[in-house]
Amino acid sequence: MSERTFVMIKPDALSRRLVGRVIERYESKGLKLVGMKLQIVPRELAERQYAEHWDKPFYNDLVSFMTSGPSIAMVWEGPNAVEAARTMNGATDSAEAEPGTIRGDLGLTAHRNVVHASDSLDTAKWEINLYFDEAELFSYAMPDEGWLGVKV
Ligand code: FUP
Repeated sequence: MSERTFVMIKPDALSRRLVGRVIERYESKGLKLVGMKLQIVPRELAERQYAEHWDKPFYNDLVSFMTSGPSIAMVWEGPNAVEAARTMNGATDSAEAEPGTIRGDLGLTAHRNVVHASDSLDTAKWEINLYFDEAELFSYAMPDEGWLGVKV
C-alpha cells in the first residue's frame, strides 16, 4: 500500500551540512519526494506540531531548537512509507540509535537528532496538512515505476 509520510531535516542537520546525505538515504531507499519546503519554522507552528509534548520538561527546549534555524519539511511517498522512514531514522536518542540508521550514523545527542518522521499514518496526514497546502504536493510517475511490479 502506498503511503505518504512527513519528514523533517532538523536545524542541527542543516548547520552541520548534512542535508544532501540525509535526502540521499530516503531517495536510495526508493521513496518518492512529493513535497519539500525550506523555512525557519514559526514558533506557533512548532508549538502545534509538538502540542502532545506541551507538559513535558523538554517542550520549551524542543520548540526553541526547532525554530532556531532553517529546517526542511518533506513528504515522501511509497509502500509502507511511514514505517520505512521511522526505521531508517532509528531510535529517538541518537546515542542509542543503531549504526546504519540516520541518527545512528549522523546523530550526536538525544535532543539534536537530525531528523523527524511521523509515527503513524494518522499523524502523517495531520503533519502533512499542518506544513503543506494540497497544491504544494505533487503526484507524478517515475520512468521506471511499475518495472519491479510494485504499484507505487
Ligand atoms: P520521535 O518520534 O522519535 O521524534 O520522538 P518523540 O516524539 O518521542 O520526541 C519528539 C522530540 O522531542 C524528539 F525528536 C527529541 C525531543 N525530546 C527531547 O528533547 N527530550 C526528551 O527527553 C525526549 C524527546
